[in-house]
Amino acid sequence: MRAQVAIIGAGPSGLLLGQLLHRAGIDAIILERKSGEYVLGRIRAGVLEQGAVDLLDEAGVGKRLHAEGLVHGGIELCFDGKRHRIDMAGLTGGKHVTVYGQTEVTRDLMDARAAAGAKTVYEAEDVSIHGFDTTSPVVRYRKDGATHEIACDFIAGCDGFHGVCRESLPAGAVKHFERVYPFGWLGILADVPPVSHELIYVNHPRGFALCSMRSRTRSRYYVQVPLDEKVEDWSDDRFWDELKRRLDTQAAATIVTGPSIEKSIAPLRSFVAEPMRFGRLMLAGDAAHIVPPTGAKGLNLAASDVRYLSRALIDHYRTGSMTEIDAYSDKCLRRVWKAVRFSWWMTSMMHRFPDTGEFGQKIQETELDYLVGSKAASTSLAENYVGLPFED
Ligand code: RFL
Ligand code: PHB
Repeated sequence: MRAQVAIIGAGPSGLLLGQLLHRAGIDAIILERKSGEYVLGRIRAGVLEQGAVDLLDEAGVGKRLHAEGLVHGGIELCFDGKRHRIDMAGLTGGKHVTVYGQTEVTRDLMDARAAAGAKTVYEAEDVSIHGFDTTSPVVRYRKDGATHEIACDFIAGCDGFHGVCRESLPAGAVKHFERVYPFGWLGILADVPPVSHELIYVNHPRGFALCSMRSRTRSRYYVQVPLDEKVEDWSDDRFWDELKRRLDTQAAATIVTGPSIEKSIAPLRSFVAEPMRFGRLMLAGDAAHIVPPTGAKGLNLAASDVRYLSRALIDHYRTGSMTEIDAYSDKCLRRVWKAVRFSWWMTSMMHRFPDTGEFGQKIQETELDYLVGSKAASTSLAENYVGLPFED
């Protein structure tokens, strides 16, 4: 088999790249380790920056997102038992974010790919990549007991944090930067109306909490838990009780509870691999970097990598030049590190760490108080939350 670009991974990065390349007439094949249903079953991100929405429009998959997505111009920060609104739109000259689940983004991209007749191999086993330091890379995989080979010009490593692409780089070719946080997020999804029409990020002595949503009838809530917690130990009742204890009195009194339709624990980590390109292998999305979800940046960063990568590949196939591909890693990393910093800062300010103590709690509350009282500080949060500009 031959393709111009072999994409490893059918998460949002791989599918979005595939769609943008397809529309530019570049032929790409996607290899995914799991089944399509499994990929759609993963409940993850919910908040899209305008840049990600624009890119989905460019990929021709924005219709349902515009019809069903919820446009938010602000968020609320809750600390010391009181809520304070950050007017993101007012502070950024009218910018906003769109609440639309990653599952829906993935579904829209899968549908568009199927309609275009572009090839995705699901349940591809033992994917391995070869010769990416030459001009003729090869990808091998197994499917239904047979071994297959794809000859290609480029490999896009869109295979997430636990993928094979980053792991295939020669030792010494890549440097890792990492921080692992001493807690996780226990999240539930429930078909109940959201407690508020905007997201509430809560700093509480018992730990962080987040009230988010997927629609006007479906809510997504999280509470900070120790890393050794087991999801089986959290009945729905225990979750709702803990969440209510961390909310302000009004939210705790009005929140609608109900049976969960998904419940899981996610660890929190900051991670960056540098560089993001090695020869003809380019990493994108979680394969190259992870951020803790507190800043709602993971999926958005994946989209911004794909924006730069799709433009670089399209430029290469139009002009034969490698200039944009050579610039890919540095361009991505400048934006990546800004989001890594923002996500680390939000995480540090909102969570209870083992050494936070009463002094640390007071400092966090004072930082939050300063933040909501200072236009300069609120603007800094707002411009990062809605998404920093792209370089081109
Ligand atoms: P993904 O989604 O992990 O997809 C990678 C795909 O590659 C496949 N794969 C392989 N395929 C073939 N061969 C192999 N050897 C393979 N190894 C892996 C995998 O099966 C998978 O299908 O990475 P991608 O596409 O880069 O997308 C990244 C996003 O999924 C991620 O950054 C976000 O979900 C992060 N995130 C959030 N991001 C936001 O922008 N806003 C948010 O509000 C937000 N909330 C969140 C989040 C992540 C969370 N968790 C669970 C970590 C909330 C949570 C709780
Ligand atoms: C979500 O809705 O899953 C979500 C929203 C905002 C975040 C993280 C997760 O910061």
